Amino acid sequence: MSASTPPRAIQHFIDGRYVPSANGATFEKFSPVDGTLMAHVSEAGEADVDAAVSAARAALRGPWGRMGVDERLALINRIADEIERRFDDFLDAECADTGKPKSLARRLDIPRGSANFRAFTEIVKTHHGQVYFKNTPSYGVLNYTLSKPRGVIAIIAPWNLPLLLTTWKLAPALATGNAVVVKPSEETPSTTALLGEVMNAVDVPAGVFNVVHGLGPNSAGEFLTRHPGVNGITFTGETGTGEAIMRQAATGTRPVSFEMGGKNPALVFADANLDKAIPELLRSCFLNSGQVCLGTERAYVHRTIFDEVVERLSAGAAKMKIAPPSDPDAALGPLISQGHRDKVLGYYRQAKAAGATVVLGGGVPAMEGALANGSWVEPTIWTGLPEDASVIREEVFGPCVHLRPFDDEDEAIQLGNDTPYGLTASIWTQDVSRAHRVAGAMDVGLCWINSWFLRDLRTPFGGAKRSGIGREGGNYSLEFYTEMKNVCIDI
Ligand code: NAD
Ligand code: 6OD
Repeated sequence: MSASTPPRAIQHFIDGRYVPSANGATFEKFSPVDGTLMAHVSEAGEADVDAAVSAARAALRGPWGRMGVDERLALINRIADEIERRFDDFLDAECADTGKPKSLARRLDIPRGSANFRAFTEIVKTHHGQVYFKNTPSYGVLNYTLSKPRGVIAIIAPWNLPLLLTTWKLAPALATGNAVVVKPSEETPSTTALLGEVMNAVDVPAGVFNVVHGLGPNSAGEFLTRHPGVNGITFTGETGTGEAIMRQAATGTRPVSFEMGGKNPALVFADANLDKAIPELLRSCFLNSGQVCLGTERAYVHRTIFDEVVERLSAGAAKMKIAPPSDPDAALGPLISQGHRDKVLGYYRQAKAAGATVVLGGGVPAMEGALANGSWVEPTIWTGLPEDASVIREEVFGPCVHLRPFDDEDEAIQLGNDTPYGLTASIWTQDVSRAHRVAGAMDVGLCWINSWFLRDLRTPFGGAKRSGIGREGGNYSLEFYTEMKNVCIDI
């Protein structure tokens, strides 16, 4: 995107067609790379949301609702084929919206966009219900389970991994036969909008997949999650937003599945293989400019190796190139918006005021020309803060980490768990017994040992404490997206 490219119009996708808002409302989307106006995006009012939910309900009564599972799964595999065929369109759209390096989106975001559909066709294909037989004096009773689609699913998505996180929910929702209305983040409307073209190209029936754009409160997000025609709400985003959506979902007692914020610790023990741990820690602290819910914002390191880890991590971070998406050597893109940059820089100031030693970064990098208008920040490493400092208690969601030494395993576990969040932890040790012991003690939904963000889509994914409600992934997704019924026969 450059200052000379005119802004595009991005519209809702309702009942198989791109449409503007009934009242003509739009909002503006700016480039995080250079601050230019990229798009005028339609902003859904209640009438647009109602049209999308009605289209989804109608689709459930039409050919989609009657389609056999084999035909449905074949169609879903064609969605994956079409995303792969349009790989470069998705790549360009995702990088323009987020500013992330193309090298990152090429290996993570876009491949996962299609992989999610392929994975859930396999998972649905091999899924089976439960059967119980119980003897009675006459002969016996047979019980078995049947699962039906839940109905209309609202998907509320964030901006950090837009295609990956939307399709992570869209794929199982469709594979189990639901119809959906997606509300992408206002910061990243483009790849979700493109999915409409994909659905039409492979002949997904109109109304099965709908997109409404807009903001959260008193806008598309709230109108959708309050809508009585929605049967289930799946959300990824901030914990505070999840709490608001939970209140909205209470009317009509709709089930929710929530993947929310994190303040994830890394525990680095004295026997860790640092040649492996340091590159992985660099990834977990700085990938996607720290805008990954699973990322490390607190690292606790055994005192005997503390100085070495601080030095090697800072040396690695200092080498990361801050550059726009098309630079093949870019390691760090801008933050998603000026608003988010203000928030992150606010935390950088609070860390200093609380007495942090700023080992690296702490400010805004000098960017040339139009890039100076983008939302760039420096990768930042702190030491020396007390555990009650705001940057240790609260999720910053930027390229920053605080390191603190510990003396023994109990202290490391206590420090790691001392947070209201419970999404992930990563443990670095070569002692197998310690690895299992510490993994068992961490109050989190996902624990990585000598690794980070290593995914098998069949496994349960989600957060403990204030990081989430429920699990998705594999059969856990199928549980959320279906309604299970028990059938009992007296034989
Ligand atoms: P956000 O909560 O601000 O927004 C997420 C979505 O919710 C957006 O589409 C937004 O428009 C919508 N929304 C906001 N208020 C709403 C309301 N009242 N009703 C309905 N919808 C509403 O989150 P974000 O800033 O887009 O994403 C960053 C956050 O997401 C971080 O906290 C991060 O940890 C979290 N996240 C969690 C996971 C996970 O798997 N646990 C994954 C990615 C991001
Ligand atoms: O890999 C996934 O399935 C997933 N939900 C990742 C979430 C990343 C958070 O930023």
